[in-house]
Amino acid sequence: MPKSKSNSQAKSNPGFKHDIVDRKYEGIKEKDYLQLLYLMKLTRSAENRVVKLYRQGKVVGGVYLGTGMEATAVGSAYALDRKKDDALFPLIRDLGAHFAFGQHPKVYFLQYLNRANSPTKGKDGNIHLSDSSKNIIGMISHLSAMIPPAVGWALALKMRGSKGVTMNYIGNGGSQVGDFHEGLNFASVRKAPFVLIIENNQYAYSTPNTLQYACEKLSDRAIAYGIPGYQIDGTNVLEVFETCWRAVQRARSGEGPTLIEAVSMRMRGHSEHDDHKYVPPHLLEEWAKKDPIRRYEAFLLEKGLMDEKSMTELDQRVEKEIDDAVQFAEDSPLPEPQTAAEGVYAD
Ligand SMILES: Cc1ncc(C[n+]2csc(CCOP(=O)(O)OP(=O)(O)O)c2C)c(N)n1
Repeated sequence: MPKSKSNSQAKSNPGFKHDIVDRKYEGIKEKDYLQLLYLMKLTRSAENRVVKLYRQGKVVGGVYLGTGMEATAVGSAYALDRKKDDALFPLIRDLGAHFAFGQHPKVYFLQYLNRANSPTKGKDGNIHLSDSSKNIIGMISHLSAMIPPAVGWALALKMRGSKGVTMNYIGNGGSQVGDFHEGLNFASVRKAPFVLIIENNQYAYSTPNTLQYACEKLSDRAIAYGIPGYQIDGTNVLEVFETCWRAVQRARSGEGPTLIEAVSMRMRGHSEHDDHKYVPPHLLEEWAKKDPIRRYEAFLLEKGLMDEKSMTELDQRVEKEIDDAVQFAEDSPLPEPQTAAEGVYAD
């Protein structure tokens, strides 16, 4: 039987209306153009594969995806530099940020398959994925509770004389919780090197934005903190990268935090157990036209940086990397039962 193809192998469409302006994007070098596509494809392909493993009964617990949001996750974290002491505090939809910050796909599969050699040693599934050896700090489930510690990390960097920057993410729903205000206010007062990305994907589980907040733009809240705030197209990886790159440079030079609201759509259910029926189909159809990967592919084809052949080769490379990563994880051991209580609490 032929191997089934993942979405990342969908035939690229040069006629796809991409609406990405071909101009000089600050911070972007020639090599970055292709790397951004590779990272978005790697993300989607990895997530599609986890769905298959879930349906095969190999994944315990929920599967959370960032389909439609890859440009936000990849473009933002790609603006960071771990060699400069930067740190990443991602959420469940930010697999692309893990990859853009240098995490290997095999770690993602080790985590979802609860293997003993995953960073959480098989004690936590899904994307509560932490890897402090890489300055990736796993999420706290209570939404927005992660913002104050992420700001604390940023402040610690500053107090130690480091030039490192901390990037953290929050959803449109999570932005309505009190810690959002406390964290961002503290970061602003102390000029912490902190960048907060609001991933506005229209829904918080089944609750639409009309029932979440009454202001026009969430980025306008930055005015109240005396910091810059930008609302950007979260499906345009170049716009996301450039805005985040500027925010990171600003933070690195001691000028303090930035709030960035990246607007996109969560194209799947909250988790794979959620059939998404509360989203009107026309909305999904409209957002499908802004698919971040297809848009960017069409842009690169038009710009002449890729052709159909190199696109196919890239898809094959991504699929091979995902195949190898899954194989590695499936060949890895499950934790021994007697280790269940080890490492659960700090020593
Ligand atoms: C303080 C808090 N309240 C409720 C929940 C349960 N919960 C988990 S995810 C979620 C929806 C989050 O929506 P949003 O912040 O917009 O992020 P998205 O899932 O859309 O990326 C809710 C309500 C939680 N984790 N924390």
